[in-house]
Amino acid sequence: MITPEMLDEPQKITWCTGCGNFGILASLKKAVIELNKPIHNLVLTSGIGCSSKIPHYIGGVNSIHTLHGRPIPVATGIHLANTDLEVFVHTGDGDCLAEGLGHFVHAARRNVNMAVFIHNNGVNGLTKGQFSPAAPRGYISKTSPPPPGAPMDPVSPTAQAITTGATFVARSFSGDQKGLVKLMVQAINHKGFAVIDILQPCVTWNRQLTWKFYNEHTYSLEDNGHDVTNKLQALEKAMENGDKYPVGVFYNVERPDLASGIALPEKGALKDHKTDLKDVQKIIDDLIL
Ligand SMILES: Cc1ncc(C[n+]2csc(CCOP(=O)(O)OP(=O)(O)O)c2C)c(N)n1
Ligand code: SF4
Ligand SMILES: [Mg+2]
Repeated sequence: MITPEMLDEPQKITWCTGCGNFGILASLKKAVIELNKPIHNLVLTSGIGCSSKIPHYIGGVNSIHTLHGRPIPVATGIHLANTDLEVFVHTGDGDCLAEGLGHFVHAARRNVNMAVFIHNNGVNGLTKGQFSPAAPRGYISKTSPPPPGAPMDPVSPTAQAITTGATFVARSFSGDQKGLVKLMVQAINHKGFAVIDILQPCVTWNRQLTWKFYNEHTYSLEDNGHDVTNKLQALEKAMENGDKYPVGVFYNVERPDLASGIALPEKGALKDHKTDLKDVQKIIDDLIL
């Protein structure tokens, strides 16, 4: 059993007071406890950004703070090396939808068994508030001054995930911890590529997509009779561009994942392969020379 104390981490948290990342961290800790899996089998990767500092703030779980845009390929490698592990990724909207977008799309296409949690605050928070690929058209920032503000439509992580092959796609809000914990547990337990687009206020740089805004501009898919197995309906909801953002599960289906389908047909995960250490030494020697 995992206890809250096991997840404590003495690192000083450097997020701004009031940042939406706090709600995501608290939800992640609750989800990890609720998952009730051996803690040594949990692996977290992150990219670069305020959001991607999360591995430093949760104890007990194996974690790697990787490179900008690269937490998904690192997670894919870990998963294929040892399919017993539960792998999940924390990434920012800049990290995942700008430099990391190619990895995101292809991991969805391959239905790699992992959960991806996107901290979507509409900005590159760590680098001081430039508009991110998820910022709505017209969003005003230092790099998108008026007129016209951000001059193009955003990348929709939910629509991208659904069209490219993800098998669990949801949206949540960092202010709704109860809802987020439930979705995180579902996403990690899902066998295949699972994505949660988490609406996350950045109190320092984003004065438009605020706590108040999201509290007033979200509605529940569950309460509106949405069919999570209908791809076209899911896509329609993901692309909805009205006054309110739908939250909850958009899409949830089963399809063979990468490890069971294509990459490891007979030999199982890499950890089960017999490796001659002399061959490994030769590779190291070649790299050193
Ligand atoms: C290869 C590389 N390119 C660019 C950067 C600069 N950089 C650091 S964080 C960041 C964007 C972070 O935005 P996001 O992923 O949305 O995270 P947030 O800070 O908003 O949580 C960028 C462009 C970098 N560190 N490395
Ligand atoms: S800059 Fe924004 S995203 Fe980064 S810690 Fe501060 S409030 Fe959070
Ligand atoms: Mg961001």
